[in-house]
Amino acid sequence: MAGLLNISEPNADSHTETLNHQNSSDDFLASLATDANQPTPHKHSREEIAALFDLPLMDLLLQAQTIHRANFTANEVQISTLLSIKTGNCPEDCGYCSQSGHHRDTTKLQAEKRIEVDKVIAAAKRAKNSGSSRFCMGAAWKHPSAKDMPYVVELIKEVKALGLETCMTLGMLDTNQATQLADAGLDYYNHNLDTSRSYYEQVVSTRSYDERLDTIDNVRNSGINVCSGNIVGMGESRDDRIDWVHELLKMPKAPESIPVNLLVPIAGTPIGDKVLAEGQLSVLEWIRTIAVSRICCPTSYVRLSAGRESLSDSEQALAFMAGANSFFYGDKLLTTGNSSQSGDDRLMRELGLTKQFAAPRAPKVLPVLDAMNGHQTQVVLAD
Ligand code: SAM
Ligand code: DTB
Ligand code: SF4
Repeated sequence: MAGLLNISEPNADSHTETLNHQNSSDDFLASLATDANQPTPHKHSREEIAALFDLPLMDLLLQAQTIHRANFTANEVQISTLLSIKTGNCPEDCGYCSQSGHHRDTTKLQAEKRIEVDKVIAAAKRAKNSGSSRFCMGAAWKHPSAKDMPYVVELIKEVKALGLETCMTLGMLDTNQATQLADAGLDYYNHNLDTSRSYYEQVVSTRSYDERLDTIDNVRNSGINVCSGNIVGMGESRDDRIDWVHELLKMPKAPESIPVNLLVPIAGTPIGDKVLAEGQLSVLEWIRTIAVSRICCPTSYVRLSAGRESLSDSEQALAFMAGANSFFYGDKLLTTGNSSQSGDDRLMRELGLTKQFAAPRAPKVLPVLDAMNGHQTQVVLAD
């Protein structure tokens, strides 16, 4: 019986049941049936989140994958491409970030001015042709200035006109700016909490945790989908990872998209240097964080974000097993490398994953001479 989900018998205590009878797959599957029928997913308590983190890994993966299948099409992944539209010299002091002006003497990152609109559009076209469904544009700003707003509004409109979903991450937004981006048609705004409230002060001093929550509220209230995630492996404890998941559940609605970044330790940044000297966190803890995010936020997209380049095929496969269903495509993230597109295509084939809502590829067109009338004509090649 264990392979079948009965979605007709709601059980009000479903999640308590799940935690108390971790080894009973029948109870667990029955509890999922309840979730599928509930209009709002169960909000896990901090204790329940901690208990999920403590599960034997295979039990955690089974729960996460089963919940994933109850809410999404199995083996389908959403793919986004990133572009940095303004790089470096950021006034914020995020301790992990290559782009902070506070670390520029040690990271030696080459700062760049805003990229021209036509160059951004050319990159978006390439992303669409490669099969990405969403184009994410990031800027190293504290917040967009008044003179930046017409530029970002134009980018949103032009990228949307290509038939791509749009995402931006530009720092803090006030209500007026969020409304302007929403009116331009922005689909997603990325603004991460990055970690727990208590570990946050070890990471950033120039932007408060509450300011981050305010921006996320402004985005949500404007009608734009919220993309908000974390970084795993900055020296935080498991308690911090539990608290971060709990923060997501304290929001009026869990973010529609949750990027779970694995720290890319960048030499010359305070956190990168510390991790490079002391050693990195086990990848399995990042996989646990993905699985717990999937279970606690069953209808959100959970995204494999930074850090994939350093992972083996098997580690990435485990991350998909843990319920991740989205990732960044393309050879570059913002300033660091990403897994190669050809490598990702091969991995997707080997794992049997397909792209969700893949933007239709531009047809390949060959100019040919019509032998009957001597006129130039075109042949559209099938993929
Ligand atoms: N400047 C904007 C902001 O911080 O809101 C957007 C860009 S910022 C680079 C987006 C996110 O990328 C950060 O919040 C952080 O979670 C992630 N990130 C940045 N550097 C990273 C690194 N070295 N390793 C992992 N994730 C990183
Ligand atoms: C997110 O959470 N991760 C992406 C996206 N949102 C903008 C950025 C990852 C950046 C990794 C470091 C870099 O390339 O500079
Ligand atoms: Fe600036 Fe964003 Fe980097 Fe922080 S993470 S330094 S806000 S670019």
